[in-house]
Amino acid sequence: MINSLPCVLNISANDSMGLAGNHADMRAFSAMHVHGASVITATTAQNQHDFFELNPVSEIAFSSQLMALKKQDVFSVVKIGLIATGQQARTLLDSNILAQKLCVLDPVLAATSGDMSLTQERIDAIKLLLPFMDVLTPNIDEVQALLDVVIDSKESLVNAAKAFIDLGVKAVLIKGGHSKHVAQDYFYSKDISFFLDHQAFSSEFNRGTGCAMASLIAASLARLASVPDAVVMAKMQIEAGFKHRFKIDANSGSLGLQPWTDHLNFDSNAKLPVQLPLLYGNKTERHLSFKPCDGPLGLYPVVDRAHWLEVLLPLGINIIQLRVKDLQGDDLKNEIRAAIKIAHQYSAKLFINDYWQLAIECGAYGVHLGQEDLELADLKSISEAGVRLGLSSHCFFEVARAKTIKPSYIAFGPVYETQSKDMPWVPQGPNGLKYWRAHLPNIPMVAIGGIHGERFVKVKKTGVDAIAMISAITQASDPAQSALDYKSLFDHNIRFN
Ligand code: 3NM
Repeated sequence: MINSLPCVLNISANDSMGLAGNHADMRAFSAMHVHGASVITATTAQNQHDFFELNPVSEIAFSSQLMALKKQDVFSVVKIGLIATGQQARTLLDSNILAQKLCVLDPVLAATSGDMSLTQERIDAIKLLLPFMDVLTPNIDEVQALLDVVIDSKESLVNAAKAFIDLGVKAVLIKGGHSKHVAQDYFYSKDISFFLDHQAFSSEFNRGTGCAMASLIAASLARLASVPDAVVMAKMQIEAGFKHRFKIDANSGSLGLQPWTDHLNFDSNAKLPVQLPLLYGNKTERHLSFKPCDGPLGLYPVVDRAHWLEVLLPLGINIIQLRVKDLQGDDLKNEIRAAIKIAHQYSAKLFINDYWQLAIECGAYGVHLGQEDLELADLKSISEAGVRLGLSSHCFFEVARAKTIKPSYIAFGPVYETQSKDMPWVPQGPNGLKYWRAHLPNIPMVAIGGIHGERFVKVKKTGVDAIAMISAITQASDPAQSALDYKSLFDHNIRFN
C-alpha cells in the first residue's frame, strides 16, 4: 500500500550550512511523517560562527513559488519562518492562502550565528501577518523586538502573551527562560495557558531548534492534532532530538529528531523514543502530592445515585464513583453523605465527581475531576485534606498536565465511542492505553469510555489498573450480575461469553 502523507507549505530561508532554516524544517516534517513543500524567502550565507549575508530572493522568485504551490493546493497548514522583506509579507497576504489554512509563524529575527540585520521592515512584515496566525512561536528576544517591551518577570511574560492575542494571534508559545539545564516555555491562548519545562536543554549542537519547534507544531496540526497537543508533541520531539543530537565538527550540530510513533498505532513492544514534558498551569501544581489509593483498584462502576452502592458494593467491588449531574444544595449534599456512609460500611474507595469542596467537607475518600475543573479547583486544599485525587485525561496535553500533578490515579478516555457523555476527543483504543502505560509505568491508570463485552478483555490486557463503566452496568437488565461478570473478568482474566 502506498502511504498517504499530510502536507505542510513551508515558507522559510535556506541556511547554507544546512543546520537551521528550511533544512531543519524538512528534518522536522520528515520525523513526523509529514511532507513539506518549500517557498524559499532568502538565501543566507552563514556557518556556525559567522553570519555573512541575508539575500532575499527576487519578488518574482518568491511569488512564483507561492503561485505554483497554490495551484496544486494539497496543504492544510502553512508554516512561516524567515520573512526577508515587507513585500514578501504583502504578497503572502494578497495570495489569500493564509486565511484558508492553519498557520504557524516562527518570527525569525536573529540567527544564533550572529546578527541578521534586524530591520524595522522585517519587524513590520511579521506584524502584518499576525492576525492570520493560529500559533506564534517567538523566543524572548523576538517578543521584546516585536512588542517593544522588556520581559523580566512572569507578569511581563503573561502580558506579552496577551498583547499578541490582542494583535490577532490565536495562540502563542513563548520559548525561553533558559536556565542552565531547563528550557521553560509559556503557552497562552484564549482558552488555556500553561508552562512547559524540559530538562534536556543544551546550548551545544542545537542549531535550528526554533525552526524545528515551529515545524513540529505545524506537522502535528497537519496530522489533525489540536494546538495544545501539537505543542506538547513538539516539545517531546525536541527533548528526544536533544538526546540524539548530531555534530558535523567540534562546535556545530543540530537535533537528531526521532521518527514519531503514533500513539493510536502503538506497538507495546516498541521502545518509547520520546517522553512527556513537565506541564503545569501554575508552579504550585508541580509540588503537590496526593494520597495514594489503598490496595488494588479493579472494576470501577460510575453511578449517579447512592442507592447503587447498596447493590454493587456487597459484590466485593472496592472502588466506585458517585457522578451526580442533576442535584444541588442539600439534596446533593445528602446524596454524597449517603454514599460515603455506605462506602464506609464496605471499606470501599468512593470518589466524588466534580464536587471537591463537598468531598472535602464530607470526608470522602477521593474526588474525581476533569481537567476543565483544574482552573477552579483548589488542588492544595484537596491535597492537604488527604482526599485522593483522580484526574481525567483525553489527549497529550492533558496527560502531560496530569503526570505533572501526580494524582492518585489518571483516567484515560474515551477508549471507545460512548453514548454516556459528549466527547469531542478521538477514542484512544487499546493501543492508546498501551502507549500511556509505557509512558506512565508507576501511576495507577483507569480506562473509561464505551467499554463493554469483548472490549473489556482487550482493555484489561493493556495493563490498566481499573476499568470504569457506566452503561454496561447501570443499564444492564441485571446490573448486579453484569457487575459480577465484569469483576470476575477483571480479577481472574476469565473469558467473556
Ligand atoms: N468520562 P460508558 S467517558 C463519564 O473519557 C465518562 O473521560 C469519559 O460511560 C472520559 O461506560 C465517560 O457508558 C462515559 O461509556 C463512560
